[in-house]
Amino acid sequence: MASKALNRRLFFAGAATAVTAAAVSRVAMAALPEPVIQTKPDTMPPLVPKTGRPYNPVITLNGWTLPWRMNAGVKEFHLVAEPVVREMAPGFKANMWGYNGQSPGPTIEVVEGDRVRIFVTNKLPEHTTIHWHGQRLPNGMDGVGGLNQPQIPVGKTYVYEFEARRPGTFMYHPHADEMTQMAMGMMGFWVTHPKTKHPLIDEVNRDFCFLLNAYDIDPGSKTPKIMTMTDFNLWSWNSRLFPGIDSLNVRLNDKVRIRIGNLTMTNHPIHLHGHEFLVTGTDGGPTPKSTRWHEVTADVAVGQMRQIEFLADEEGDWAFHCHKSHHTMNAMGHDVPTMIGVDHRGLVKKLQKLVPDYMVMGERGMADMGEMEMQIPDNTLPMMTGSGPYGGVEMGGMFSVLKVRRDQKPGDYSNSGWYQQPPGTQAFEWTGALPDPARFKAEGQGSMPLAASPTRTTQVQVRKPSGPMAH
Ligand SMILES: [Cu+2]
Repeated sequence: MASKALNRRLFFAGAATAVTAAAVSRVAMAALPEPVIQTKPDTMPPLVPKTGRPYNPVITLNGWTLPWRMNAGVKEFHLVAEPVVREMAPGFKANMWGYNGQSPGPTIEVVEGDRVRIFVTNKLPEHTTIHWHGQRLPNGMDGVGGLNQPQIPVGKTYVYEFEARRPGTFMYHPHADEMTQMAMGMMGFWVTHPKTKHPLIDEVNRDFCFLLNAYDIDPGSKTPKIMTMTDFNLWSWNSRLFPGIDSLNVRLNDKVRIRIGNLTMTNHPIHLHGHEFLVTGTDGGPTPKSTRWHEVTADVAVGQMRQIEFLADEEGDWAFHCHKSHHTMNAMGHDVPTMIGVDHRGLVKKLQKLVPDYMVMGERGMADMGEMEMQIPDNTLPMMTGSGPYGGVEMGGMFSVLKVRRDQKPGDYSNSGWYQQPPGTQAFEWTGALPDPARFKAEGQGSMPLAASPTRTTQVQVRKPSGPMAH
């Protein structure tokens, strides 16, 4: 008897719970789409649309696309602004602010003409807004806190709604305490696909996108410094650093588009090896065909977006990187005196009396740094690292690889490993005799005669490297 009564009581308790849960979720679901959270920093497969007009979805490098809910013909998204922990590279995590579990936030993909409703829930410790960079929309939806709308207070949810009027490449970011919120990683990508065949927008086989961002995180620490204006030490793509940035894996003869947005405080000349590309679009829309010419480097200025397109018709592992050499370095590439050609012998001992732990860096260049067994603080990425099939790649930061493969299947975005060089197609060591250098005959008779070389004096200035990584 006792057990029967207990069972009945449990049954009623269960029923009551079920009813309550159903009522809550029905109300919640009718009003607000459940936020989707991403816990991994990996490149997620393209999100093929199940509702609405079809399109060829993009691949977000080390990112993902936010699923939506179709509600009476409106595409509904739910962004949650919140503190996140972003793995910037294996072994290095940073405390950031972002959206739905990651920095940057998820990519939003819609189709020209779509009505879009975005719920933005603020779980940050301060107010925020979202500005939809590059969009045509009603002024009150533009997201500049104080100017177009009140700030979204902590704990509140605001709704943005507009029609995606023109196709193209866009981004989103806060327009509230921008210096802090963007330095902390709040940003995301937005792609509006054309609804019909567009004369200036080609169909492509692969469509990649990522944001350029930069952080200042002291070696050994985890939180970006928000006051930094120019001297950032981590240059990232989608808050990832080489060797943590995934490669762009394509099939031989694929037509490839790469969309890039810059939310750092300096320009980035993005350079692709082995192919020539056209700049086919900006955040202002597709570029007229008459303005397109072939390049191998496209400068992406601050607050700009560029989309580049090319035919991937050369097999191999092709470097793809920012051409500013300091941007393909991780922390510690800064505040180090140049010591190339300086003979340190004897000097080091003297210096170590003044500066204990003084270490010689770069006597023959900095290449040794790639492999040097140097003690670095926990949660710090070496300055230049990453190994390839032939040794250290000696890169960091804004660097990745375009992998063009004959046997990559259509729709397969997986990494096929290192390229096997066909025999006879790789640089090799010359082992024959080296002839004496021939002197150029016209020496001293040209337009710039060489001055008689005076006795050269070399001034060596020694200074103690500053910061916590002083050697
Ligand atoms: Cu750069």
